[in-house]
Amino acid sequence: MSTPAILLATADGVAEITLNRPEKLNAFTAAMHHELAQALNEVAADGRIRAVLLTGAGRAFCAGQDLDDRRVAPGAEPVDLGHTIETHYNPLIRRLAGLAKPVICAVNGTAAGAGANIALACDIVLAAQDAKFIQAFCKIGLIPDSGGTWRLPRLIGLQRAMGLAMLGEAVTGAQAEAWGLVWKAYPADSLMEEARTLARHLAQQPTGALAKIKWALGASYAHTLDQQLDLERDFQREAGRSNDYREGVAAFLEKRTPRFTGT
Ligand code: T3D
Repeated sequence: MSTPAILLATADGVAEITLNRPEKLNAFTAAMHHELAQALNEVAADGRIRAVLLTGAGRAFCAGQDLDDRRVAPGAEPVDLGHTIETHYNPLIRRLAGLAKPVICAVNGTAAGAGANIALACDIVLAAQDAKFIQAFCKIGLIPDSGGTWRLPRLIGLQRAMGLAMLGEAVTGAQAEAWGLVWKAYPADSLMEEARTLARHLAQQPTGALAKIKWALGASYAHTLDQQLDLERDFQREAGRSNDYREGVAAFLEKRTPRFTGT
């Protein structure tokens, strides 16, 4: 039996998903995309899972597309990359954005090409201080995908985005934190402990409200202030009907810690 390219482990309301092709720096094949999609479907369907932690096995987070699958024999037609983006990468980025649970990424090492932008598509990104984010696309004649051209200028401004995308230079986890590309960077040996602690914390929080927060902040980029105020009104109306809101207010008034159920 072949080694799974994706590992899924659940405990304490957290699903830990590990990209597991360490000998290839966890580069994506079509089979790996299928396994990841299946894992995310399981996570989405399981109400007991209230936070997701994505990381990579070995010394890298992910080196993007497996380029061994992109060899073109002389005279042969190249692979239609628009098709593979439409089939694999875009659905993955949409899945992460749409998931009604917080997704943490622990960038344990190099995140290159689509691997960098998949990491940045997660809701809270932690990184090892010596991890490397590399928009490697320009080095092989491609453009940043997996949402990179959309997310980078929003996170770090146009000039830094342009520099990273056109030069393909590495940014360390420590630099990424200073630039606001990631939430926090930790020494490599404490990254996973910090990430798991954060994931367990989020799994105890009002899951429905966290989902609305990620959707509202995501929607803000395309909205006017008026549109966003309307969205906040609608989301707050729904949040106000949740058991977690009822519990949060009761716990505050009773001066105790809330016991959120994610309902
Ligand atoms: O194609 C489509 O569907 C469109 C979508 C595209 C999305 C993309 O992600 S395009 C960008 C693809 N990724 C890259 O261009 C990155 C390629 N890799 C690198 O530049 C370097 O490997 C790294 C900077 C990531 C790491 O460098 P380093 O020196 O730490 O490690 P290494 O020695 O280069 O790599 C270790 C092994 O992993 C090596 O194999 P070997 O020699 O030990 O057998 C290397 O070939 C392999 N590897 C690394 N990245 C990939 C890979 N093998 C296949 N595909 C890779 N992307």
